[in-house]
Amino acid sequence: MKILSTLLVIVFLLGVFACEKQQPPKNYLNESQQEKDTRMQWWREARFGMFIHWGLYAIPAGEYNGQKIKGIGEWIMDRADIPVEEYEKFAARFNPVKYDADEWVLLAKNAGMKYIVITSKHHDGFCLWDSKVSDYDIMDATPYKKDILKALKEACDRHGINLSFYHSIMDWHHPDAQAPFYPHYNDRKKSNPNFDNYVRNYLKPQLKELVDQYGKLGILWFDGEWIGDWTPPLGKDLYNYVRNLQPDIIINNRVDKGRQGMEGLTKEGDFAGDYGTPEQEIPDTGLPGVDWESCMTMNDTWGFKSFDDNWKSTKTLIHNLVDIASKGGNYLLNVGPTAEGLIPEASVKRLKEIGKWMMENGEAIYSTQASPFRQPQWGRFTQKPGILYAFVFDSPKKGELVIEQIKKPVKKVYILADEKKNELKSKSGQKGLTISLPGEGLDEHATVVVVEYEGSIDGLTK
Ligand code: FHN
Repeated sequence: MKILSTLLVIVFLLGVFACEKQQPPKNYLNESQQEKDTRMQWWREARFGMFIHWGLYAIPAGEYNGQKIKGIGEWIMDRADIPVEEYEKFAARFNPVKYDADEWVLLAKNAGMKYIVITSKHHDGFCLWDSKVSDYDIMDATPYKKDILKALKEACDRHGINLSFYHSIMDWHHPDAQAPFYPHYNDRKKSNPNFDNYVRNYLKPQLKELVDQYGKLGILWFDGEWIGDWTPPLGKDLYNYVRNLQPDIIINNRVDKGRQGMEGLTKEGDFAGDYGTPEQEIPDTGLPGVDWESCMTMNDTWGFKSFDDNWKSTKTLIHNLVDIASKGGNYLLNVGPTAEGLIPEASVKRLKEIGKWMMENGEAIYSTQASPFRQPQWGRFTQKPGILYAFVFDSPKKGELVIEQIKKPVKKVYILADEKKNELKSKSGQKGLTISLPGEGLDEHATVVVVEYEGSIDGLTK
């Protein structure tokens, strides 16, 4: 009798399992705003992430056959017109013995970054993980033979950082994606008659490997969607495909065809993607109700170039972060590691300086909302309920800072970096809130003045 009842339970459970497995894929494009808000919350609060462009292109590092290429280093295969069989030879030289995933993750964490987006596969088609559908990967084609992404995911889990993958739809290596039908690697008009095979039997299986094998991911950051073979239906299908694999994952707007060039925001119409992706630029104003992330380099290249020393100053990088947060966006700041696996010293130096500033001022960036006011000449604003953060880029003459929109008395004014929160003298009136700043101890990059108030911010402006 006992055996029979056990068998019945097993048959029942198998039936349940079989039904679940046959569930039709869910259409996440109809997701409610509330479901999206819940899914996006960590990302909206994070405000700041690290972009990592790393791959075979770090070996030539911007130079091929004695010629220094113009433009971005990860495009050397295209810019130097390197034949696939020539470019593949870089794989045998890719041996990043100095790669230390914990070092990279702690550098990001200590800079105040909350997530990392790394290129699992860039346009050149080379895979930084052990793919079962390709030998053009770190495990089969290089002397290194270790799973870069696995090490990074484990380090991210150890240090509480959200790992995400950048994945290029455009693939200059796979014969059904590009060659031999494209005269040039980046041809937007040509079409490959076997492209459907690339999508079904390569692109999707690789994404399944990435989403299934590395635990909970933050974002699937698509790119290379501009090619003629990629269509809105394919984009919407891929969005749902990835969401069905990991329902809470966030997917950028480059999965579909709605991105408007480098401005990056999604044009009007029915396009998939959870947020806009301005590239190397920051929108002029905040965009209420729109999620967006500006991705930017520290010098002029995403992938490592040995001779690109046009580094932005730490002040510029911090001002970019503040400007973006004041408009309600995220800042995805790039590093391009060397072929040995080292993040360039100039990047490390800036990230450490940013981290020092974030230690004292991160409260005014994380989990804030966009400025309630037009940006002042002297800086920017962010806000939380009952708190206005004023970022002072340029110290005012005579040390008097005026927030012209605030006419009514406030509760308390102090400098965020002042552990004692010593109250600053302030006076409100029709001219605005005049705050007397101390003559010294202001931050060389940006001083954050905290204005605490009762009621609503609008109530202070009349
Ligand atoms: O072509 C890529 C480029 O190499 C880089 O990855 C940037 C970063 O977002 N995206 C594309 C250019 O828009």
